[in-house]
Amino acid sequence: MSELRGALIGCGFFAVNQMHAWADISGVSIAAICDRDPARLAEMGDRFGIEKRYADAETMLREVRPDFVDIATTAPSHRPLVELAASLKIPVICQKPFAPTMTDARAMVEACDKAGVPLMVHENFRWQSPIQAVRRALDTGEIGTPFFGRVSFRSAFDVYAGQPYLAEGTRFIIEDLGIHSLDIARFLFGDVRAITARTKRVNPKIRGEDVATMLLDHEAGFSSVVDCSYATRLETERFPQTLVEIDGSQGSIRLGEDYRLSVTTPAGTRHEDVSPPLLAWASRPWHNIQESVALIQRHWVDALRAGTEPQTSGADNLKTLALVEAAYASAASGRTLDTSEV
Ligand code: NAD
Ligand code: 89V
Repeated sequence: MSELRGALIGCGFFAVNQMHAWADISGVSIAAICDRDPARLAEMGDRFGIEKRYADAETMLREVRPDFVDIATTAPSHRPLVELAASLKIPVICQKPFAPTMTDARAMVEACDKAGVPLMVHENFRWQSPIQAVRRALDTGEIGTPFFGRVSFRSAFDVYAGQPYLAEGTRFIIEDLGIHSLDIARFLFGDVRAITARTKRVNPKIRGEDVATMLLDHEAGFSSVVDCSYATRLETERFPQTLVEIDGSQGSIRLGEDYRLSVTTPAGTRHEDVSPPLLAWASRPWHNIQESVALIQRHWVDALRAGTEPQTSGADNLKTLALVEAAYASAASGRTLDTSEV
């Protein structure tokens, strides 16, 4: 099988994980990197031994002609970069949040569709091995028909230290972290008809909301609660664990603290440790997220080689992004938003 040559745009805080994950996938190499910040470009290039370094994405893509491009910049730059990749017929991965607006997101999906170019959003939380374990337990059907779900993320971890921009935007937790939780809810419970949301800012040092509580009405005919907080001080800090509760007609599933999975059926309760592995380049407590980066990037390579649509394609991610938009609209207006309204 011929080697896939990728290129990376954005050499910031998170991209280092993406670079490690690419290095672990056989048959894939990163041929060139780009950042408009020379210091970050040099640091990433030296760390991973990449010689081809560019300050301008278009120059890089035209000269290198990679088999795919991995966009690891923040949301405001996504649309021009994705449209550039589409215009050059280069398959593209784009970090979450896909776009600051639905208009931008739809335009990127349309540009890639028209160009016949694969597009995947790097929406990795559903790839965390504990979340995959929940999905497998659900798929066995042993808890019967689900009638309630909860996806919960509560922490006081200082995310602003590594990502200072998170403290600066008028939007924060739903757009940055809740987007992952909403995608997990879609992954486990299916698509959503309507959403009701309430938000709050507890930390006076940031601009956006750091607490959100959302009620999702799923097309499958039941509701789930998605709650997230970066203002919750607990006895033991468990960043970045997502907890899950599912009640079904025959039993229940709990993904509890420290990655403990419990599945209760009429036959009793079985417990399983579903802790993510600590990859050689990973570090606690980020290892859960880091493993999901490796898994989603393998999924991209498999889909690209097979010519199949990745799970979190641009088109799929429009539905997750619509939940983010609808949640903010609901919190602002106080009413329940139909997802078709955004
Ligand atoms: P960052 O600000 O640390 O890095 C972004 C880099 O992109 C910067 O070095 C900047 O100079 C560069 N850049 C921006 N626009 C550019 C352009 N047009 N051309 C070239 N370089 C450009 O940001 P970060 O914290 O690494 O986050 C990047 C993205 O990753 C965000 O969208 C964030 O939400 C996402 N993220 C995802 C996860 C996850 O688990 N999926 C975790 C953390 C961050
Ligand atoms: O996954 C993310 O997007 C990160 C964090 C986990 C810190 O919220 O920004």
